[in-house]
Amino acid sequence: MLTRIDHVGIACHDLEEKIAFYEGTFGLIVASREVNEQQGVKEAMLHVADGPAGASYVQLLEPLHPDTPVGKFLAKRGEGVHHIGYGVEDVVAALESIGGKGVRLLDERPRHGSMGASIAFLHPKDVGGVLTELVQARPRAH
Ligand code: CMX
Ligand code: CO
Repeated sequence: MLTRIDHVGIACHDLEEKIAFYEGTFGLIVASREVNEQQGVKEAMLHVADGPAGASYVQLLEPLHPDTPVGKFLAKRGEGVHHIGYGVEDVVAALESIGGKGVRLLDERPRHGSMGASIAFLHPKDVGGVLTELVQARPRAH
């Protein structure tokens, strides 16, 4: 069901500062920057590598307000790894299968994610403390 690690989501206070760190330290390149009001974040995807099932990224997340998932996480735990995003071929089918196993779905239906992807989150309490995101990438143009 899972085709790759699509991205690792990292919560931070200052997006521009963290982008500069990842560029300067690891030589990563920003693939996209977006404001996602629905998720309450300002974010950047930094390209790590290309694999047979698609690309992988580091996703840097700065909250738009304190009362958002990432804002609450920062207040409780400070900066650090916030979630893991796994690639799937078909996010609707994956949700149906995973929900059927009793894992709570934070999204019953996929939402809009970075770079045109369809995404959905699974409750961290049902995944051993790991907030887990399923990512169906936008089909590549031919
Ligand atoms: N990883 C692991 N556990 C987490 C967590 C995270 N990122 N965020 C919250 N939790 C835990 C908390 O520690 C808390 O546990 P305790 O009760 O043991 O203290 C519990 O989950 C409840 O946390 P909360 O602070 O009360 O927060 P909420 O229940 O209001 O929200 C969650 C938690 C996971 C439902 C919410 O963050 C959510 O819906 N997340 C999905 C959306 C999201 O994160 N969007 C931003 C990223 C967008 C993108 O990737 O594009
Ligand atoms: Co993400």
